[in-house]
Amino acid sequence: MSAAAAAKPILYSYFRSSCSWRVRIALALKGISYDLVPVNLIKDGGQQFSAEFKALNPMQQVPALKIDGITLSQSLAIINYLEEVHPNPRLLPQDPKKRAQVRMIADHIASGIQPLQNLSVLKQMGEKKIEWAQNCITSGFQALEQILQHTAGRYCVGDEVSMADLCLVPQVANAERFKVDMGPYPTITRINKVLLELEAFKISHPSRQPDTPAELRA
Ligand SMILES: N[C@@H](CCC(=O)N[C@@H](CS)C(=O)NCC(=O)O)C(=O)O
Repeated sequence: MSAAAAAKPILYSYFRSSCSWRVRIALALKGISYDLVPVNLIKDGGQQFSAEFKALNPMQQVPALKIDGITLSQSLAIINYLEEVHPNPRLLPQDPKKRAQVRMIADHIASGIQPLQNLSVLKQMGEKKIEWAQNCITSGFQALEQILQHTAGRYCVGDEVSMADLCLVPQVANAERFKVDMGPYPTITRINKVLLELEAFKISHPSRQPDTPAELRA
């Protein structure tokens, strides 16, 4: 094994970042130990804008993962790499139709909801930022609730935890932070609750990170 492959992965993460949380869940589920380097998205105008971090991820967003001699950004690309290199437990079902549904739901959240309510967008919304975030999440969740009524078992797609679930739980946390009324989304709420009972989701939770401020610590 080369030195790069033997080194512990390093995750650049922010406790509250939903995209970082997706990756933390994947690492926890797959039992991959890693070092965490906090990147505070607020402090000093945002540490993601430092020259040092920009060299790691020119997009100036978390997460980024140094692993096996390469540096990856984009949470779903990272999770897909982990899936290929550490296939157990699998996060994509074997059945092609279920696999497609998992990807559909992951993309629905990762492309259709989260980017619209990301920090950089909200900064431009000024006083309207809460209302904007609520609207983006609400329209995304209205559609997702309908989709899940066809795909869900215990989790988003059937009864196996999948990449879709890794996207769902952090997005629900964002919804709660922006005080979205979750009443109209019973399926999303039920699945989120069941997932939050799993150890991998608990230890990766924003309230239990090295950079979680004392007042938000569980
Ligand atoms: N598509 C990217 C999105 C990454 C992203 O939006 N990260 C947010 C935190 S969840 C961020 O770093 N925002 C910093 C900013 O907007 O300045 C992914 O899935 O990793």
